[in-house]
Amino acid sequence: MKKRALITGINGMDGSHLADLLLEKNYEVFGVERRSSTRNRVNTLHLVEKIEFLNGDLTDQNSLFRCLKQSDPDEVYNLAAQSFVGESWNTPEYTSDVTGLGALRMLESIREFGRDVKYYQASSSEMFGRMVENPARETTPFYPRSPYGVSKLYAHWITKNYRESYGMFNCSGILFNHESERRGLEFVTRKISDGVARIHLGLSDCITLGNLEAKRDWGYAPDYVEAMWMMLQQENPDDYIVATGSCYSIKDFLNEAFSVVGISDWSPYIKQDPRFMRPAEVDVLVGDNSKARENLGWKPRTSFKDLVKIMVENDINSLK
Ligand code: NAP
Ligand code: G4F
Repeated sequence: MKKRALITGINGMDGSHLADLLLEKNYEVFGVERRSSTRNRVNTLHLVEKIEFLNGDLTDQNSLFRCLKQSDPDEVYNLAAQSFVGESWNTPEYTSDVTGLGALRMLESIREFGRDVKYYQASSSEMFGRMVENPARETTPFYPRSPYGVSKLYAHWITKNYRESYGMFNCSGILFNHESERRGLEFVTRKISDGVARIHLGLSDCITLGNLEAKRDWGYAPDYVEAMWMMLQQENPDDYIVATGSCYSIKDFLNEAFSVVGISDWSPYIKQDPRFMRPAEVDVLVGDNSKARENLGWKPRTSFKDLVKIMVENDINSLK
């Protein structure tokens, strides 16, 4: 019998890559999307005939319960969130509702549903915020620096609490930044890859950014969704850091991205604007992936250089 998976956030970057992976593994895939006036299936157009889309919203528990009844899943991947850190200062209450309480609603729905369902929660390295240990490990204390990070921390702890309270098979993947050609345009990596492609094609003459000094541990999303799946295939539920272990600054990203189009001095093309600075910045994030390597047999396969190249070349081709 085919395994059945329910994915929230199906139209997002990770949701679409995870659906690709689970279809390769012969799963029946159900994707939860929220209602919008115009459908946002840029990342999932190729999946329309292959998966079943269900209507549901993380702010509406009954809708989640109905999605469970309609899909009867073996595995639930809760990837939906208000996922943009910068936006979380503009909409802190909404972010807490979707990103924090949304996880609680899904867990309560699973409990109410009453069948054995394995649950994956999309936790985030933003929970480490002002890192008190470098690189961060699963045992490192959290110090979130944004309403988004605080909301993710609530979701992380409620996932763990339901595992301990009710014996549910709940895993949290504490994923460090991961990117792909399907990344939203507001995130810094895609903003840069799109901007570089436009400059290369003569469609634009600059990219306007915020803090160029911040450092992130950037991996490739298709590698990371594999770790999500691996967590749910273990005998016992647990939490894992998923990271590359290396970090680079925004300036490093600019160097790599402009070098793809043969530009070595990018300074004339970059403007900075305080609008893109954050009230509280996370200066550096880097993770220790030893536990995932040892227990799951997972490792990142795509280098930083290749990741940047994939993104820039994809944007050049789409804009052409
Ligand atoms: P993403 O591209 O922003 O996708 C998020 C998805 O959530 C979108 O499809 C969005 O729907 C959906 N969504 C938002 N609010 C919703 C609601 N109220 N009800 C139902 N769906 C809703 O994010 P991603 O980069 O793929 O990340 C996936 C998950 O991992 C997120 O939870 C994110 O916070 C977390 N995470 C990401 C990273 C990373 O570096 N990418 C690292 C750690 C953790 P629309 O398409 O309708 O907007
Ligand atoms: O690309 P970002 O917006 O990603 P951020 O804030 O690290 O969050 C992403 O990764 C988290 C995991 O650590 C996820 F949980 C979260 O959902 C999301 O996927 O910003 C990265 C860095 C920041 O330091 C930001 O200040 O880039 C800096 N930055 C500089 N200029 C900019 C810009 N960020 C954005 N979005 N836009 C800019 O113009």
